[in-house]
Amino acid sequence: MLKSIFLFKGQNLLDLEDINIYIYPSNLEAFERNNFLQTLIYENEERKATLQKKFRIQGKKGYHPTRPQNYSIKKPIAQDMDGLNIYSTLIDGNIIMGLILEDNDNPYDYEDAFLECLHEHLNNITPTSLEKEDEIENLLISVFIDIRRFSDEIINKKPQIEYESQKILRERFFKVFLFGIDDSGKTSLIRRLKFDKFNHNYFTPSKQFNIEYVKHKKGLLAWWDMPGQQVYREKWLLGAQDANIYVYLIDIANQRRFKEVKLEFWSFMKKRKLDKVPLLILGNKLDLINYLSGHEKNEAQLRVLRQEILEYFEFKKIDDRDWDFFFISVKTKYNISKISDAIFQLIHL
Ligand SMILES: Nc1nc2c(ncn2[C@@H]2O[C@H](COP(=O)(O)OP(=O)(O)OP(=O)(O)O)[C@@H](O)[C@H]2O)c(=O)[nH]1
Ligand SMILES: [Mg+2]
Repeated sequence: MLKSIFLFKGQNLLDLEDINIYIYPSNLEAFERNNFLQTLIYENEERKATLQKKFRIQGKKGYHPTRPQNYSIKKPIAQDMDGLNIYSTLIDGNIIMGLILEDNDNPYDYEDAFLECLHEHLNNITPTSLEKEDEIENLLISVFIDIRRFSDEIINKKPQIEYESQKILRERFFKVFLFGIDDSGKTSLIRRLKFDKFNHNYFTPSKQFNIEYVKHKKGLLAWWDMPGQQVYREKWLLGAQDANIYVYLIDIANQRRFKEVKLEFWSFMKKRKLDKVPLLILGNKLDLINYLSGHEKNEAQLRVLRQEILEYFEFKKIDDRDWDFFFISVKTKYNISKISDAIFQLIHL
């Protein structure tokens, strides 16, 4: 499985002091910078020669390199660096971009996916100069998402799925894009679905997205749990690509944040207009609504609450896709078992 992704950039990659390093996820313990660079750059003769040649040309008087139309992306090289399984490629002679893979991964399994994905993001989608930090960051997270999906869904899941006697599971993966502002309970929901566990005040806010697989008789749901804090929300659109369904989670007990929840919802929906991806909206933390706590469920009050929520958030205005709404409590498990069925119903399976 892909652990992280890095990008090194410098005018002259042979000058180790001049290189900027970017890593995603960024919380990875920084490796010993110079050793790492030495390995990446000097340990492969061909790469070293390419860089030396480029440097010699650049050194000539009056030479002003202009970037060619397309980025040139070299065949990646596999290296072992103090136990790190690295697979990296040289781009345009001044960028090295690499994958840090799990020890037992075979880097060559990633060759096609890595190259295709880089061409896609660098040469096919909107051209990027990679001059600004946010362009680099966006490239890293986009490539990370693509490769991570490839490693999760194609490489790692293959053996496990082949054991399944049901043919259906071998063929059917569905990407569930789970989003919602911070503290709504997304990571808790995944934990409940996957391990049937719940911890109160246990989770720290997520900083990266996380993928978990949950089996269902109709197929395997790949839940993409996005971080919900403000700074991460602009990445939602990237994570939403190729989703089979969107699941929007709301903390219905925290009315102080309803305005923000509504704003984020509609801002996302406007950007995904016409994509027809179905939507499931879940009102979480029902256990915290005072008059509904306890054992007996008050159906009439629940109906009123439902009506209020639909009106406040203007969900009835959703007319470009199939959608559904219901209450859940990750804590008490209320309606948790309904979720997968509702998803398969919405994606018409
Ligand atoms: N009472 C109650 N608390 C819940 C429920 N679901 C989640 N929580 C709590 O809500 C808090 C936030 O949960 P998380 O799962 O971390 O929220 P998140 O949406 O993943 O947050 P970010 O990762 O920051 O976007 C935690 O303290 C959970 O224990 C619920 O159904 N009832
Ligand atoms: Mg989370």
